[in-house]
Amino acid sequence: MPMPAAEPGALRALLWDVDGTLAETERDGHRIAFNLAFERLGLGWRWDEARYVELLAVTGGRERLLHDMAGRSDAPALAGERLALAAELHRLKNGFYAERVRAGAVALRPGVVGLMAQCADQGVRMAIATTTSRTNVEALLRAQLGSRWASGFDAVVCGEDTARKKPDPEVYLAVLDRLGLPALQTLAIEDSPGGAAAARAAGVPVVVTRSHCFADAIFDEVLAIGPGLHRRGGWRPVLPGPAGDPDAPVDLALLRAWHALHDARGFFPSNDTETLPWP
Ligand code: XBP
Ligand code: MG
Repeated sequence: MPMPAAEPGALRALLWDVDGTLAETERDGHRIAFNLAFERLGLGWRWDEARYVELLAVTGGRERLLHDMAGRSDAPALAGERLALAAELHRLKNGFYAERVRAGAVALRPGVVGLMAQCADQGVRMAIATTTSRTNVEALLRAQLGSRWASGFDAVVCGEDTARKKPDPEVYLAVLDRLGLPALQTLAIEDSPGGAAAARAAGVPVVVTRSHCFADAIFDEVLAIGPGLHRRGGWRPVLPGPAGDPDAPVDLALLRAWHALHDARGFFPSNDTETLPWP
């Protein structure tokens, strides 16, 4: 029997970013693991939090290492040697990251599991769209959701699967292709300006759950932005109607309502959320 045609903008799939969105992986995992890798190779390099936040403008761990080395007088002079060192540091970093994740040092952010359960109950498909390595995604989701975690996702596109990392839209275009859905029937959840830009460039509407490292970042053209999925208090825009409990988590009904803003307006807001009702 043919499937009934979906409404043009109905929300059919939630596209999850990983780092910063599913968990505070940069704060609790990657940065610490990079420093352990430097130490393991006897390098005096350390990335403190402020430097790491700057470096997050470069997506991809290996790319981040190469960018940092380009500004260091004590990095290898030859490009080939730098590439080899970055590859070795990245391999070590991912090993330390996996150890931390397995030890439970990196937890899913509050509100994530509840929203995933609602997607499963209500037939909203899920996918992963990330620039991180597949081993990191697997380590995190196996530790947090169990060995059958992958059965909950119809597409998992990682750093190795694309030629260009976020903010390039390639990862989102690949996810849409695998899901067989138009961009406007999906919604991305992101935490970084680069991630949000990648989704937008693929035509995917975005909501932003602010993370530790991008707490003050400026975002453009996102449907909604707030402090985390664990509570609806602090999210913008506030939609018309009863305010509801600010301590209740962001649920699928609220995401659908934000998603519908695109249909209602026919365009993405560009830092103009003040034109919507504010509290
Ligand atoms: C995340 C990243 C990643 C991680 C580390 O961006 O930029 O590079 O820092 O991952 P996003 P790897 O959340 O937008 O996907 O070291 O495995 O590259
Ligand atoms: Mg992210």
